[in-house]
Amino acid sequence: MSDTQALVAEPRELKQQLKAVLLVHNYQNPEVQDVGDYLGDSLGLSRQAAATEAEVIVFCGVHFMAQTAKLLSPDKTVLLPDLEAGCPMADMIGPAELAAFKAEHPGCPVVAYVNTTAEVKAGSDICCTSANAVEVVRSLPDGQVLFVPDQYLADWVARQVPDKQIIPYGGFCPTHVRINPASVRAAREAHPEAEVIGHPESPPDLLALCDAVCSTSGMIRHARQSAAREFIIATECGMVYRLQQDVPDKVFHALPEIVCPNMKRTTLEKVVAALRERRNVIEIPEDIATAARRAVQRMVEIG
Ligand code: CIZ
Ligand code: SF4
Repeated sequence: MSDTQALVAEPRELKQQLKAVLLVHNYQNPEVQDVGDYLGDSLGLSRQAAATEAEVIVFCGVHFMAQTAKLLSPDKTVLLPDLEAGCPMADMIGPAELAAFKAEHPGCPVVAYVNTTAEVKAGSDICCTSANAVEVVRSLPDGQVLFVPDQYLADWVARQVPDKQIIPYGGFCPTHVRINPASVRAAREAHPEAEVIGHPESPPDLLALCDAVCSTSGMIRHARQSAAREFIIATECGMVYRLQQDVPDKVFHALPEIVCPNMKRTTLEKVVAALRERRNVIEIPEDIATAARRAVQRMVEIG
């Protein structure tokens, strides 16, 4: 057996021994996607985490996602193969900054993008993901809404929900703001038949160049339903591999260098090590977990 074959076989055996399940985010390295039991976005994977019979969940993604899975599955052991796999956007707001933001706008409901720490979720009224942000904001009473931390997702939602006055926090995703509009134009010239699909974490000037703007789960649905045969994917490059696997009869083009270094920290070696040693267990202090779970559960109830 080659080293690679051994590395692919080992997680399967260890998973059975430990009654473990591998949840893999759409932005992960292809070789990690290939060994996943479930693939998806943070919300879909957290739902899988809550539904699974497995005792151990290996979450191949970044820290806030593993925390969200733990919130929805408090009795299961959740492992993150690399504890350094964080999200710079989630780290742009902590509990003190959230408290100050709320104090500036007393009485406003707070929507926390799922890309936040459990502490920030605990101080928020409801969570959202990019797949359900519009529905979540619509579900709130008309008037002012604080939205943390992603200013660009906030802006994209605000354009679709004009009866709410969204007050954004100033956070952003370093990967999605780096996408160069010139590279989108160049890709269009190279592939004139292709539709461009963007992600709402990108700034409005980039989204203005896109034919569709979707969450990663929305991209899969859009690619299946669209009459187009070819697509240019303006999000993290792992998504291109995901689309190629899920929609094999269509063609997907990546833009150069859209890589989230944190998503790419997970390797097969680290997955095997986490399983073998049951290491990198995600724990959330009970008082924080109780309050954070409330915000996540309110989102889940919206659908
Ligand atoms: O919610 C997720 O999984 C993220 C970070 C992106 C998306 O659009 O799916
Ligand atoms: Fe965070 Fe952006 Fe990476 Fe997603 S792609 S984990 S938002 S840094």
